[in-house]
Amino acid sequence: MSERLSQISSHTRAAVDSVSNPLDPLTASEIKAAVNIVKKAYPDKSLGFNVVTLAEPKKSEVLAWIASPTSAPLPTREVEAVVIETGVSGVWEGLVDLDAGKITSWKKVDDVAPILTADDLIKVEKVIRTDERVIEQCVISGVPREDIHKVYCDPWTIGYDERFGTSRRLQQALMYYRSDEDDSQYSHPLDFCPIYDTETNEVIAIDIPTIRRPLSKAKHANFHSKYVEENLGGYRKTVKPINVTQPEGVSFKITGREIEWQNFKFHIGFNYREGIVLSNITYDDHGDVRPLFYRISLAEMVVPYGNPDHPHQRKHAFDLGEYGGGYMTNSLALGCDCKGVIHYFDAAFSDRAGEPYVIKNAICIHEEDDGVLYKHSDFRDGYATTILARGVKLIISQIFTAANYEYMVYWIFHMDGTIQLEIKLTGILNTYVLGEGESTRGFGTQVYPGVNAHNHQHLFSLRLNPMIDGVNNSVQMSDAVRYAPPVGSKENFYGNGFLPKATLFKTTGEAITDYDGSTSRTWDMINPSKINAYSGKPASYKLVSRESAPLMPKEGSLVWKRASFARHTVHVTPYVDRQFYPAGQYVPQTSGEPSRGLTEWIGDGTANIENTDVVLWHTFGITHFPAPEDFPIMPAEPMTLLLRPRNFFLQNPALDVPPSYIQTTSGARSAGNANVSSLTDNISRLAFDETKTDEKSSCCSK
Ligand code: ABN
Ligand code: CU
Repeated sequence: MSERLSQISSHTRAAVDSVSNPLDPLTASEIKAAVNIVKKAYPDKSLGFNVVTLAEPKKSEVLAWIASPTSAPLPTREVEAVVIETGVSGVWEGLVDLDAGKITSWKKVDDVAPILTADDLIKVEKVIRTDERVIEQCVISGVPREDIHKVYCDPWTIGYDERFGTSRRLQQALMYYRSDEDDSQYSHPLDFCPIYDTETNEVIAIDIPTIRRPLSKAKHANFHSKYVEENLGGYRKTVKPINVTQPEGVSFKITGREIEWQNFKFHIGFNYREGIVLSNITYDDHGDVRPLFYRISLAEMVVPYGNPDHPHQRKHAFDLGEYGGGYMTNSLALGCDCKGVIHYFDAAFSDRAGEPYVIKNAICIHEEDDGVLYKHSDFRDGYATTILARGVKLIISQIFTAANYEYMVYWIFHMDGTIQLEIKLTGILNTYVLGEGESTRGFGTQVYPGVNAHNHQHLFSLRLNPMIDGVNNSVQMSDAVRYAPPVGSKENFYGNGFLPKATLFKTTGEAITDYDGSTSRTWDMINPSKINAYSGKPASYKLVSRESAPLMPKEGSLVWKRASFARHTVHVTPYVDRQFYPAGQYVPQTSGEPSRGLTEWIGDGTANIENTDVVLWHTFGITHFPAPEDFPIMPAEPMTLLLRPRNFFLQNPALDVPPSYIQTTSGARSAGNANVSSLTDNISRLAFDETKTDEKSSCCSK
């Protein structure tokens, strides 16, 4: 077991929570039990446990159990295991029935490379530091032989390199130098790239550029106290504390892994790959419990880099499919990652030896002030007639570290029925050395002397299995269009007419569509049988997503082939159990020939997706042209999308949220337009009112 893993597990290998829902992630003891069953069945094999995770039960079984948890059978507790046999390429794929205590399926899958785990990544640095050929390259780059312990690497999967194929599990070591162990290595990249065999633990090749770029002589850039002290005169002294007070606690209720909050109810799952998974999201519409989504999750992502020179074409990380958004998740710190009154869930995984370990505080659940929910004032009485309700939002979050980058994932529930996904990017840019006087040729930016941060994209795949008022749904695209009759015509004399145009998708082929900002394009997940009595339109949740960068690598490129989900903004497929990963089940070292996942499921594009159980796959993200402000550590950059109820309710569903300020016209008149409010909070105060200090206020920060 790696050092990191043993540190995590030594103080947390505790008693595990009991399972109360078929979608609950595996507990540490269930992982142990599954591993023991496999080990007992194959005592003579040397096995490494790459993945031991919940094999999610069939949707029909889960829905039957939800409908009548006391009488319907609890779906079988099944474990999916991906197992590496020492010295054998490919993987063993197993299913273990925990209830029966036996293996129900065990098959060899060849020509695939399993995910890279922390155990795989952590060992590379030690080996490259002792490899004579690597040391020689370090010395050529300008690192003195006695400084080899100051050489570091970020091991990435090789991506795909036609020279090596898929039979060996390979990593490319992106090389760096730290002058001091507390320094950030990213200001001192090295120009060569060793290739490492994960199973034989050896360097099998080194990619050496034809033009050498020696180690930069610039001082190390950093972001720690010492650097701030020495270079910026210390930390700014102008930040006053802001405390969050929730004197009556939280307004959510948690039972097992189910949460109830402001009419929403759902299950919070977590797995090695997608991280947070939200299932069975319902909304209690005044006693009518209405289903919204069966399951929503981040299913994949790709980060293609835009420098065409070898070997940078290999830099296109699938951080979920190649490393796992759950495996890389951080243990969150109270008051730092999230502030306020927090509830955490831990996450249990298996290490390569089959030993369970627990990441404490992997998921953070908390509420935040959500600003103004709605407001209106009447100008007739000088705005004395006013109503204003403030909102609260519920946030389910995780943060994972993908070597240099941090991805902060926030699933946000709003009081108006909106579900928002916000992802913030922070951490450190991936960097390469820029030779003295060398031009980036536009493929990157010099963000610090001698540091070239290559252009890249962050493209995510969101998997949405809607269940809007029932399982049978359709998807339609909505565009704002100008009314066709010309200016001066009888129907559109002034030419101002415009209206929404809905395009209903009947087949998977029709649903392959792209974002179009010029038509304010959105997509609706609708229940065609549930028509809103006022609008006459079907009940829907609308996908509003404006950060929708098109895949920059060209059609036919390696990334285009491997990341077929990223070719378009929206794909829709008929629901199939356990069809989760749009770039394929095994992503490392795929050539994209043929493309795995989504393109296989879409096939010839003729499958029906109308009024049936559907999955909408949405690609969103940004194109990142780095700038010096992103260095040496990036201020968090947000990107967001919304799932909004449209024609779902008969009126604003938040009308019953108590307003923070309310004054009716008759009330204002009888109070002589005095500033009257029933509900204004007494914690807020005037910033420069000397008569009220922190001590005197009712703020409970002490
Ligand atoms: N961004 C690529 C990556 C992620 C995790 C670990 C190593 C490399
Ligand atoms: Cu970026």
